[in-house]
Amino acid sequence: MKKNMLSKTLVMSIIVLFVGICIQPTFAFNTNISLNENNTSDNDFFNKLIMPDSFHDVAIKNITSPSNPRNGFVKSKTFSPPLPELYIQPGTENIDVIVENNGTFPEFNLTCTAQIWDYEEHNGSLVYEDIITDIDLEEPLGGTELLNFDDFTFAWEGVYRLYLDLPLEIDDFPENNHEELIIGVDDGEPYSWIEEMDPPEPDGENGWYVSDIKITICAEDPEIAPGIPGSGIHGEDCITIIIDKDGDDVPVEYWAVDNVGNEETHHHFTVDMDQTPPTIDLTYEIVSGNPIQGWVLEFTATGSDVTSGIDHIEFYLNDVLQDTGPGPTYSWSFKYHGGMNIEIKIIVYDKAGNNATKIIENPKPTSYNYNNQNSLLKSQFHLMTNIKNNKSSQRGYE
Ligand SMILES: [Ca+2]
Ligand SMILES: [Ca+2]
Ligand SMILES: [Ca+2]
Ligand SMILES: [Ca+2]
Repeated sequence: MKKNMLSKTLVMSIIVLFVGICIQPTFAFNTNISLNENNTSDNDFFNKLIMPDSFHDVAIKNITSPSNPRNGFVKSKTFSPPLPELYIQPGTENIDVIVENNGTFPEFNLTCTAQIWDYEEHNGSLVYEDIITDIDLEEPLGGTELLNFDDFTFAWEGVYRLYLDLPLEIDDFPENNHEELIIGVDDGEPYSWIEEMDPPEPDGENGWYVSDIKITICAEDPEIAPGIPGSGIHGEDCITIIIDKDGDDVPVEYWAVDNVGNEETHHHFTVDMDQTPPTIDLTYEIVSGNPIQGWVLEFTATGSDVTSGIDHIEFYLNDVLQDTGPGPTYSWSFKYHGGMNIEIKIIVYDKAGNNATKIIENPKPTSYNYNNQNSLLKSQFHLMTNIKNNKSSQRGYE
């Protein structure tokens, strides 16, 4: 209906512009309009077009309520019952309509009828009718009037047809004197689910994730009647979220909302995520020994981890595992005779499986207070001195 009205308005504009210049019987300005001489109604129409200065035309301009800013009108009337052009939740709605005088005369004492038909039953049944009389559209060429019909309570989910009629016997364009709006009343909650989780299972130890989790959540809205879709998911049908924050029991909550505002019960779950390696605090000292039997070096590693906590600590000598102990603090000692290159490696693991490594090449125990820690000779000398003085609180540096 609207389309027809539009094309006619357009057609009239063209005629007004070009009348007197090139009116020909074969003037093909619109394939919908035939200038067949045997068709009297089309000839009438043509006559009206070339005399646009005086014609009668009132119209249903717009249905302003019910409306829903979340879902626009989608014209699709090829199905029976027609697919809804507008979705709302159950409830009471204003029935508001703007009527318009497109013609060149004032029009008085018009009557407009609003009806609502329920499609639940076969062929529908009339569930509402309200009539407004004495409508004056005094202003020609675009004057409008807002009609407030009685409210109607859409109590049940289903498909309804709002039909409006503004008859005018002398109307030159009666096609636009009625309008209909197919309304879907959606009372059903949508539902959502986790379509994909990557990684699908915790990829760390002890149920911890050690990398970002990509979660794809999809949602669907059930039909409101057989073959009639619901109002649909508000926004995307599927979304992807990334969880990349460390935490124990990181809460994840998701839910779907449809285009009329029905909201499903929220889904909750938690994930344990730890992507951060622990830190190592390392000290070493000479605990006993002498130059002949060698020195006993004791390494003490303390791991710290804010999320999953320390699991265990490993000590390596020249890449060979020597000892494993629980966290957060564990000590390992060995006898050092000097004169050989050694590498001490400490690996601290958190409970998620992240680890941190510290390597000490040729440990050079020295006094904590000693100023020149870069000097191997002086450090060793100092070490000997301290041992001789029977001090046992030597501390190394990393
Ligand atoms: Ca009309
Ligand atoms: Ca729904
Ligand atoms: Ca947990
Ligand atoms: Ca950690």
